Amino acid sequence: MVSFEIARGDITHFPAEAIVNAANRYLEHGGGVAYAIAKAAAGNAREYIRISKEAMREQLGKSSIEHGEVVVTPAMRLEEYGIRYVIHTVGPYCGGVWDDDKKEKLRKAILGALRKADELGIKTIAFPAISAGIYGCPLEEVVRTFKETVEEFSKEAKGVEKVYLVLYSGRDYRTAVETLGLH
Ligand code: AR6
Repeated sequence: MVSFEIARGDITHFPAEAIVNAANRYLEHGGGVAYAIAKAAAGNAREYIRISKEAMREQLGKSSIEHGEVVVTPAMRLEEYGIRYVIHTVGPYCGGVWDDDKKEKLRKAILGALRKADELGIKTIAFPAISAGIYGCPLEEVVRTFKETVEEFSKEAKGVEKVYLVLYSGRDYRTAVETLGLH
């Protein structure tokens, strides 16, 4: 059984073996959590973008990713928090609009990262609220999709035991807790 927990904090310091990046298709890491991870990992975002693009070419043989495809990069400076890998995945762009297509794209993005975590043989993985920032998807729907997708993954999981959804702001954390009826 895989457990799913809501946490509050900065994912760049979150003690999970893998953290997930809410990336764009080109792994440009220009803003939001992507920029924060890139800067914290390599000391300079430009360098981590270079490393990410090179990893994408090596792992997938191309220079952009689709929903469900993921790229893994080393945690570099984040190893000091126990983080070993960064898994890059791309969620849907919503611009405030939510529908079944967005949900399916987000499900694929989450599932791709979870399956990669299993492949890497790790037990704990932390996600940011993919697509709920610059990509403008409603946080409540993102949180519900996370819960459902982790439940789905639970049936096939081999080694992953704990999945965290890490919310950056207190407001987002409270919204997530309320959405799942956790108190
Ligand atoms: N720790 C945890 N969560 C964070 C952190 C952090 N340090 N910083 C921000 N968040 P976003 P998206 C939250 O915009 O919507 C980038 O430019 C934030 O509050 O980072 O998937 C990429 O390169 C929000 O709830 O990702 C793409 O171009 C959540 O992380 C694009 O943004 C996701 O917000 C992706 O947009």
